[in-house]
Amino acid sequence: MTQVENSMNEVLIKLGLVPFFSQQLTDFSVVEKRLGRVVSVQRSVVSVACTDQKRNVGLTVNLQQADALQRPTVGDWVILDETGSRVEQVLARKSLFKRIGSGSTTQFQPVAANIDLVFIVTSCNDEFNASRLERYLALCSEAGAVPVIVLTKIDLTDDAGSYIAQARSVQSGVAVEGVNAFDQSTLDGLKGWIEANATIALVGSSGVGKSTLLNALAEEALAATGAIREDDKKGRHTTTHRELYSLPSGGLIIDVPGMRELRIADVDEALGHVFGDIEQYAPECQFSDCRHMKEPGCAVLAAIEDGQLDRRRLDSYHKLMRESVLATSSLAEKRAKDRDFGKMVKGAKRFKEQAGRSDDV
Ligand SMILES: Nc1nc2c(ncn2[C@@H]2O[C@H](COP(=O)(O)OP(=O)(O)OP(=O)(O)O)[C@@H](O)[C@H]2O)c(=O)[nH]1
Ligand SMILES: [Mg+2]
Ligand SMILES: [Zn+2]
Repeated sequence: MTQVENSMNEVLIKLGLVPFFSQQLTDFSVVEKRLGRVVSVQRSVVSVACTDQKRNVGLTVNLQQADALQRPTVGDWVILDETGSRVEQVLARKSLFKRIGSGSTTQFQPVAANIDLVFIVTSCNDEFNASRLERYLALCSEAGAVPVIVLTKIDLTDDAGSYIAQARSVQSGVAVEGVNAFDQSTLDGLKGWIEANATIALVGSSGVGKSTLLNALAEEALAATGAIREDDKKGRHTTTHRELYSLPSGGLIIDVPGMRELRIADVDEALGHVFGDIEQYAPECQFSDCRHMKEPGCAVLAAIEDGQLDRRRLDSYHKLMRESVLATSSLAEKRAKDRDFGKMVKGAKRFKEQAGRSDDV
C-alpha cells in the first residue's frame, strides 16, 4: 500500500477525503489528529472535524493576516499545528464557490470549498426568477461544481410543470428537480444525485427551503427552519452561518444562509457556458467581434426575430456580462491600490529600519 492509500482513513473518507487532498501531504503522521475538514467558521473560531473529534481552533498569525480567499472556509481540508489548537495550512482546493461581499466590500468572499455539486434552490412562488438562476449558474460554473436546480414547494402550486419548464430553459442540460420537502416520495430524483462521500452546497434566497430540504434528506432535524412572510414570500434569514453536515445515508451538505445580494465578477467565461444557446449563434454573425446589440448581420438578433431565442435571455446576458466586466476591473483596481499601499508600508518600514541603523552608528 502506498502512503497516500494508507492515509485514507475511514472517518476522513466519510468526510469527503479523496486522494486529491491526501496527495498534498508531505508528512503522513498528521492524518491521525491534525488533518481535518472545516465544518463551520464563526468569527475567529474554526470548527474542524478530525478522525477522533471535532475541534474548535484558531488560526496561525500567517493565516490571520492572509487574504479572505486564502483563509479557511467551510469545506476546506486543513492541517492543524502541533498543539492542535490552530489551523496551520489550508490544502489546495478542488473547487470553490465564491461571491463578492455585500455592501461596499468589493472583495471576493469564499462561500463553500471542495464541493462536487451545488443545489441551486428556488421555490414555486413569487421568489422564482430566471435571471437570478442565471447568476447562480454562472457562479457555479466558475466554482467548478455541477449545478442542479431544485424547485421546492411543488405542493403549493397547481402549476409546478410551468416552473419546471422555465427552470429548464435557463441553461440547456442542467438538471431540474421539483420537490415537496414534506413528502419523501418526491425526493427520490434529488437523492439520486447524492453520491456517498460527495459534498453538496445548498444556495438560494432566504425562505426557499434549504434547511428544510437538508432536514428532509437527513430525515432528522439538523438545522433550524423558519416561516416566510405571507405578503411577499420572503424569508427571515433563519440560517445565520454556513455549516457542513454529514447525511446518515452518506454524503455531505453545506447549508448556506440565504443570500441577499448576489454580485458577480470575473465570470465572463462561465457566462459563455450558461448562455451557450446565445453563443452558438455568434460564429454566424457578420462581425467576429459582434456584441449582438445592433450590429448588421447579427445571427443572435436574427434568431430572436425568428423566435428561436428568448429576448429576455439576451438582455440578461448583456446585463451580466457588463456587471462582470465592471466588477472585475474595480477588483483589479482595488488590488493594485492595496499593492501600492503595501509597498508604501514596506518602504516606510525599510526607511525606519535604515534610520534605526544609522542611529546606532
Ligand atoms: N409547503 C412547503 N413548504 C416548504 C417546503 N420547503 C420549505 N418549506 C417552508 O418554507 C419555509 C422556509 O424554510 P427554510 O428551510 O427555513 O428556508 P431557508 O432557505 O433555509 O431560509 P434561510 O435559512 O433564511 O436562508 C418554512 O416554513 C418551511 O416549512 C416545501 O417543499 N413545501
Ligand atoms: Mg436555512
Ligand atoms: Zn451578433
